Amino acid sequence: MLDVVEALRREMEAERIATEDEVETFRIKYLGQKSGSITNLFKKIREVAPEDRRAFGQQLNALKQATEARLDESRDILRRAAAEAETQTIDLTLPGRRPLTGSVHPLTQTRDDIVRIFERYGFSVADGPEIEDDWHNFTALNFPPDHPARDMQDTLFVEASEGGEGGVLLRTHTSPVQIRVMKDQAPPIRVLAPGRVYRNETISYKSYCLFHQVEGLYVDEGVTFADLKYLLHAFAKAFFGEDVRMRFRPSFFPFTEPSAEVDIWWSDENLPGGGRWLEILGCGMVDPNVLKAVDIDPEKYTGYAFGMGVERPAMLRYGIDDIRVFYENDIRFLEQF
Ligand code: 2NM
Repeated sequence: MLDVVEALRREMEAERIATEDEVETFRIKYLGQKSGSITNLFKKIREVAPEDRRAFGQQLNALKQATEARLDESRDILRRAAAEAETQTIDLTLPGRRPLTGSVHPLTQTRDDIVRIFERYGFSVADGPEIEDDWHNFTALNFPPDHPARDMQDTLFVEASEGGEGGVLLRTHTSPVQIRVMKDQAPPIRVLAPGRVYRNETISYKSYCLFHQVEGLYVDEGVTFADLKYLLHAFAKAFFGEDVRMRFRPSFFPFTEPSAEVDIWWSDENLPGGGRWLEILGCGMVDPNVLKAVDIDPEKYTGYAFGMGVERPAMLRYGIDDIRVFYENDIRFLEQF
């Protein structure tokens, strides 16, 4: 019987244990409750001759302990190997991952830059509703009842109206903000109205159904067109550079008289004349009819006003050739700013 124990020990010592499953197979094979080889030998102690029992029992106990030690050792080795594998997947020399941070939309950056320049000249920011009524958007601004801008063709209506006046609409410019300010406050008034405006445009690379404007208004005693020219030249120098070339062209708006459009010279050696004139804003002296509509006495006060889009200067500044990308919120576009 001692030979049997000795043979079993050699077999046990020769086992290869390389996985968790093999640990368990090993345990069941030798120490399993029902028919582990060592367990079975313990059951046979009574068949051993009484004089040999003691030696047999000692041998068997020693084998059982050696087997348990083998089990513990195997589990230990596997545990350490697993822990090592885990730490090795962490490469401490890798650079850290940059957290994803948002950025300021290019239209917002451009709008803020425009606003900051005018703030240096004493303008403060006003805002108002994007859903307006016909009176604030058109009538108070001296648009005649049959003006084409009031047409469904050009304006997005929330509620249409019978024959031209009285509808509810998406504002087509930010001028109604200035109308509200002039109704609420007495001169001197010096405000900027930056914001979204809406037009019923055919959508293409150069026009969209919504865009952004910054408009400005200054009303006081003795305000002149010369004041307006000085301010806008100062703006153009600050925004486009000290050596900017600009020109005023006579124009027409219902709400200003006289009115002008302002162009800047855009140098580009790829163009035939080395560049071209680009319209950047409209302006003029506030029409006396507009002042009357908001109960400001046009005999006492004069004012100038101007308005510019934000998209065009943003496209020039960042070299963007399609206005629609501003509104698609494609992360590959946005993360460049
Ligand atoms: C422009 C051009 C010229 C303008 C006029 C007014 C108001 F409310 F005072 F009458 N706000 N903005 C104005 C004048 C806007 O945009 C091209």
